[in-house]
Amino acid sequence: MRLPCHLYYNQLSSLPSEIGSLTNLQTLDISSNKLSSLPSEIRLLPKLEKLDLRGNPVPIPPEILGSKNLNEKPGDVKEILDFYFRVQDPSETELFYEAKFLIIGEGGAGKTSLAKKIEKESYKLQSDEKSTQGIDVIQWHFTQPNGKKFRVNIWDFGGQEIYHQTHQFFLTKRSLYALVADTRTENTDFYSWLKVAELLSDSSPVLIIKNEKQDRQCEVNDRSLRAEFLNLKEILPTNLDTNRGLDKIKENI
Ligand SMILES: Nc1nc2c(ncn2[C@@H]2O[C@H](COP(=O)(O)OP(=O)(O)OP(=O)(O)O)[C@@H](O)[C@H]2O)c(=O)[nH]1
Ligand SMILES: [Mg+2]
Repeated sequence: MRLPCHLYYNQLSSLPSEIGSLTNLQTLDISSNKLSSLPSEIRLLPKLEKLDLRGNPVPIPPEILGSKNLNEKPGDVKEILDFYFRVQDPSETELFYEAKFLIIGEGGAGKTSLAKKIEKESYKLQSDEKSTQGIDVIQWHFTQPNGKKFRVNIWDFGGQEIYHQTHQFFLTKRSLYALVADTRTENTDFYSWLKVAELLSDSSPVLIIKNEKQDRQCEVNDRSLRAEFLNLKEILPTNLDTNRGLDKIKENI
């Protein structure tokens, strides 16, 4: 007998540990709730083959949770649970040499362009780059001086959407942040962005990336920002069109 459990579109903020007793459970659809954590007992369900956690503030990237379109299948159960419980255990995270790098800033500042340039320097900027919907996650791999591979999960936020509260759940602790500012429009309120990042990330390190489109420079009041935000590490200028400054950004990351 198939045993599905549909709890989608509720206000659940936690799952009881007793869930571990539902040994015949095959499908658990708990999408669009308020879960930010999972009990370890969820790993004891031997028959669970479908787990839908999309639309919850759980710290699992969308690429693992599954397509944003809830009509499509969610991600692989094993991958979801492995990711979640691996990240919960700092000793294991170290072993995997992974980091989370979040790119924030106003719409059109150049966040997606930066993510793609970091992934691949030869990426050609697209004048019709689509505005990011929600969050895109891409991976950047590099080899460390000790020969071990390192993986950076780059979280590229839609500038328009970051104001939505649900997305702010994704601003996690123990991560690296880049605040991208378009020097041409000068529409970035550095203070507010840094404040949000400081509060929600528990003072994770932040880089400011001044994207000098067409080499239009602008001065950032770095003395007062640095005095106020001790987690502000560097202010780095770049022109993503010509790759000026890109190496330095990667070095700092
Ligand atoms: N000329 C020039 N254009 C750039 C540069 N950086 C980004 N752009 C262009 O500016 C537009 C917006 O860049 P995106 O990278 O999509 O900006 P975004 O911050 O991801 O925007 P949202 O996803 O809407 O938040 C795109 O058409 C890019 O090609 C640059 O350094 N020079
Ligand atoms: Mg974008």
